Amino acid sequence: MTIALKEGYEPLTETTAIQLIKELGYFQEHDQLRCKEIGDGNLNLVFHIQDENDKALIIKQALPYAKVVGESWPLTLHRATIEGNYLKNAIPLVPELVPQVHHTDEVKALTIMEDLSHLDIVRSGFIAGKAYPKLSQHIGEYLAKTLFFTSDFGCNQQVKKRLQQAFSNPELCKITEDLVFTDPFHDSETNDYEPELKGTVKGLWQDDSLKLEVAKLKYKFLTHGEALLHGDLHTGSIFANETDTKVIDPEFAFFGPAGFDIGQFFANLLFQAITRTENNEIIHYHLHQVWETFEKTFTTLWQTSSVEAFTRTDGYLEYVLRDYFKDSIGFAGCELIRRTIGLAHVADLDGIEDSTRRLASKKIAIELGRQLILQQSTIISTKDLERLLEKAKRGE
Ligand code: SR1
Ligand code: MG
Repeated sequence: MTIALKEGYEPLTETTAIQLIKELGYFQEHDQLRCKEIGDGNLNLVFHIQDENDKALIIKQALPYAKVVGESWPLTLHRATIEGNYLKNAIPLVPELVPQVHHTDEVKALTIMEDLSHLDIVRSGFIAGKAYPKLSQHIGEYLAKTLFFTSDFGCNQQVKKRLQQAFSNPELCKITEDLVFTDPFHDSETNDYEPELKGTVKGLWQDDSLKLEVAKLKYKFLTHGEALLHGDLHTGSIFANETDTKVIDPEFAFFGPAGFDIGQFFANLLFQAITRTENNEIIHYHLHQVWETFEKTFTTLWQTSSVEAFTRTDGYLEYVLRDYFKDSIGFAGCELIRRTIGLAHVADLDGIEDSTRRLASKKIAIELGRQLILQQSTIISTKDLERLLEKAKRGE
């Protein structure tokens, strides 16, 4: 299938990326620049451009198709605008936790931003055994601030409705609706699992009580515009080192259920909790700490920065937090399953070379995902979540 490109759009190459960045005045014409395409995600081109003094910038450009599948899967370039606008909205809320944006171009579908190559992609660092001691505190704060200030509790409710229009993101939402919710629970062509998992996977497809709970979660994703979500908050969307954390890649942003972002982060910690052979404690620490920080920060904002009269009503905050937590557990369950048997996998699992250990880990991820979806209502703390994780690891 050929993709009709808009006038003014051309996928960059390492050469044209250098030309562009000079034309825009970020470097001088005579500067000797090195440029490397470093994108290893599913969808975009990412160019790292550096001069001889190590001044560096990133150009991220959307491709008109999903890179992970190829040109047969056309994809809107508008996602670059969504990403740029999300970052611009987030910068005043969490300035230390997102990259600086220097320039956006809707037609060329690109964002020029701060270079983050002094940091690691958290997924890769985690797989290599790193700890990122500040990660969960930072992400807890990120979640609380970005979700609170774009919700009806922290954002003028008419402004929020206008923002919702600006962040309408149907094509990217459709990807999540299909790949996270629908496809893994049906015999869909997009699924991708090892033949040894066939029996386990079929068990999911035949489990009507599980499918009913997934249907409810998908319905919530489709209908509950609670806050502006990042929409794809996995550990591949986060850069970090010992002291700093930066969240990137918000091209899936839209107004959805707050628990979705929290749940995706939980699930991607759980992949580590399942697969790590040592220093597991830090992952358990992150699981507790992210929710603790989220709850504490969200509570403070509720008490100090609310725009909603009912936030002074006893019991309302507890109701909202309980609802977010319950949703996050269900969404985490879906993420665990889809990253194991759906189209887009994670290196935490696929990177395990020993096939016995890899398959055992995948079975744990699927079973834990199933339990989280079925038991959303009874898991009321991260301690409960931890207990369920341990049970799934013991094969109970
Ligand atoms: C076709 S895109 C596959 C996945 O990659 C993105 O990062 C999202 O997680 C999406 O579901
Ligand atoms: Mg991404």
